[in-house]
Amino acid sequence: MILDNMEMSECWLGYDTGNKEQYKDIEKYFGYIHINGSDALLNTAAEEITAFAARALNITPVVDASSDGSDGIVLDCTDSDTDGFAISSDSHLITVSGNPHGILYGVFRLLNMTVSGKSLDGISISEQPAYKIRMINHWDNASGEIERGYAGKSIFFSNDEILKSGDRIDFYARMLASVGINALTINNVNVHHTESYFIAEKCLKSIADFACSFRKYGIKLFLSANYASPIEIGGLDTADPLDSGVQDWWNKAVRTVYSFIPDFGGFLIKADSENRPGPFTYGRNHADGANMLARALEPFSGTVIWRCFVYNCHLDWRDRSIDRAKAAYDCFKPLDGKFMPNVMLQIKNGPMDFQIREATSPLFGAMPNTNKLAEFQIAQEYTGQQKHVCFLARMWKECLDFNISDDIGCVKDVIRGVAAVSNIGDSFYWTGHPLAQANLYAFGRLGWNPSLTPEQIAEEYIRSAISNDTTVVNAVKDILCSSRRVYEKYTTPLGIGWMVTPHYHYGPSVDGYEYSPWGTYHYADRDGMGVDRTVKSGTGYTAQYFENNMKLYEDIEICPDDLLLFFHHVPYTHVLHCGKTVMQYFYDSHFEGVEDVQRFIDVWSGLSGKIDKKYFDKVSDLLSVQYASAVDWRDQVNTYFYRKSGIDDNGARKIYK
Ligand code: GCV
Repeated sequence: MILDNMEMSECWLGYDTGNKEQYKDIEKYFGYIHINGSDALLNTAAEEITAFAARALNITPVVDASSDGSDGIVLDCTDSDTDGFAISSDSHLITVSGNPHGILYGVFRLLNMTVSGKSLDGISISEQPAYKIRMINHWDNASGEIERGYAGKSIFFSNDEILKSGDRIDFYARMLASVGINALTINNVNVHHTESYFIAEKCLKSIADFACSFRKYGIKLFLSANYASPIEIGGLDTADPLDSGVQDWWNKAVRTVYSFIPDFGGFLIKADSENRPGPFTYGRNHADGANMLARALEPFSGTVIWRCFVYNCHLDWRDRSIDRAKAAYDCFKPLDGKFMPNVMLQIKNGPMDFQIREATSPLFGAMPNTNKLAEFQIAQEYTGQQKHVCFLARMWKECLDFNISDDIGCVKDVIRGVAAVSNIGDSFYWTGHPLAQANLYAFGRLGWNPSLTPEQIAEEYIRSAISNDTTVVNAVKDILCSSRRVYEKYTTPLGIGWMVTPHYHYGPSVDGYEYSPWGTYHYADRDGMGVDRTVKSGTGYTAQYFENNMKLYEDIEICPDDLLLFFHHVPYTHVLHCGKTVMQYFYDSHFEGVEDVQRFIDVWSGLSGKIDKKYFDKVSDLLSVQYASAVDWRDQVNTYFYRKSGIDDNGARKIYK
C-alpha cells in the first residue's frame, strides 16, 4: 500500500506522478493482473502493481487467477529454489515468473524500469541474486537511541518500550524488499540489559508483530542476542558454552522464540569485542560459542551470524609491535572448518573499522571451510555521518572485487551473503542526508548483483528518487560518484584513517586516538607518518595475505598510493607513484577536497527549480555544513603536518602556521 499522506519521504518508491504523459504507452498492461499460483507474497506483488497503477495511471487493475486473454501482467509462480526472476513482454502481456520471492523482486524491478522511463515492450530479463543472505543490521537500542545513528531515533523502540508495528515499518519493509534485501536484525549488536529480554516471552509478542510486517515482503527477522543471556536474564551463574546447563538454557530460549516467530532467522552475535561478553571468559574459543547457539537453532533451520570484529580495545600505544588489524585473522583462522553449517562468520570489509579507505580484510581468504558474510556500514560513522555526501558503492565494490589470489578468486566469490549497518531512523528522509538514501539503495543492489557499477546504481537511484531529467541525473551522478574520493581528500588520504574526534567520530582531531588504547594510530613524528605493517620491519600484518597481495603491500615500491600509509611508515619526503611527495600530496589533497565541495555546491545550486524544493533545500543546507567541516579538516590537518614536518606547501597556499 502506498500512503499518500505519509509524513516521510517515499525515497525511490515515490513514483513520480507529475508527468502522466510518460506512462501513456504502458497503460495497457496495468488493467489486469493475472496471478498464477497461491502465496501471500504474490498478493504483495499484486498490491505493488495495483498501488502503482492507482498512483501513476489512475486506474485500478482487475486481479484474477486466470489468464482470460486480456492484456495485463501475469505473475507466474514456479517452484524454483532460488529467488531470481524472469520478465518478458510482448505487446499484450508482461510476464513475471519465479518463486514467490522472485516474483516480488521482479515486480519491483518492473516498476523501477517503468518509472525510469524504460520501454516495457519486448523486454526479456532474467536475474538471479548473487547471495542467499542480503541483510540489514540495525544498531537500535531499546531507549530509541541508535548507536552510530545519524537519522533520528529508532523506528522500532522508544523509552525502553517496543513500538507497535505499523505504516512506517510496512513502508520500510517495502523499501528493503524493493532492492532485494531479505533479512534484518532490528536491535544493536551491543545487547545491554533491557534488550537481552527481546528473546524472552515478555517481549516476543511485540517482536513477532515486526516479524509479521517484514514477512509480508519476504524479509526474515533476526535478533542480536547477548552472549551472556543465561546469566543476564536466565539466572545462571555461567555462560560457558560447554556447560550442559547453558546449552539447555539456550535450547529452551530458542524454542520459545520459534513459538512466537515460526520463521525466525536466528541470532547475530558480537562476543569478546569492545567489552561485550563471550566465550573467552571461560577459556573457550569462538567456535565453541557459535556452535552452542547453532545447536539450539539447528532444529528450526535457524542461523547464527557470528561477528569477527574481535580485538583487544585495551592496547598499550607504547608497544608498536601490536597491531589491531591482525586481530580477527589471528582469532578466527585457526578455527576454519570448526563451525557448524548453520554458522556464518560476519567479517567487516576492512581489518580496522569502516574507515574511508582500508585494505580488504585478509580473513575473507583465510577460511575456505567456513561460511562467510561481508559486513559493510551504510551508517557513515567515519564517513561524514550523513552530514557529508559520501556515496559508498565504490568502496564496497573494492572489497567485493578484491582478488584474494588467482586460485581462490575475489571476495565476492567466497562469501555467502552481505550484511550492512543501517543508516535509517525516524527522520523525514529516513536518512540524515537525503542523498544518503542512495547508500541504502546501493547496498541492496550490490547484494543482488555485485557486478553493477556505482554509476549504474546512482543513476537508478536518481531516476526513481529524484528526477528523470537528464541534466539532474548527470549532475547528481557526478556528485555521488566522486563524493567518496572527495571525502577522503579533505580528511585522511593515503590510507592513514582515524584522526577523528574520539568517541563521536565526526570532525578532525589528528591526535585524538594517538595515545589511546584502541589500536588506531598514525605514528606521525617530525620525519614521517604511517603504520609499518610489513614483515620486514613492522607488525607482520602483510603476511596474512596470499603471496600476490603480500608482495604488493610489503614492497614500498609497488604498494598502491591509496594504501601507502596503511602499510608503511614513510618520510614526508617520500615520493609517491603519482610523483608528489607525501607531504605535498597531503597539502594538495586537502585543498582540492575543499574546492571539490565548493563544486558540489555550485552544481547543486544549478538544480534549483528542477527537483523537489524540500529535497533541494535540505541538500543545500547540508552542503554548507559539509563545506565548513571540510575547511576545518583541511586547516587542522595541514597545520598539524606543517608543524610536525616544517615543510612548506609548494603552492604557497594559506596554512595556519
Ligand atoms: C556497535 C565501532 C563502533 C561501535 C560499534 C562497533 C561494532 O567500534 O564505533 O559503535 O558497536 O564498531 O561494529 O561492533
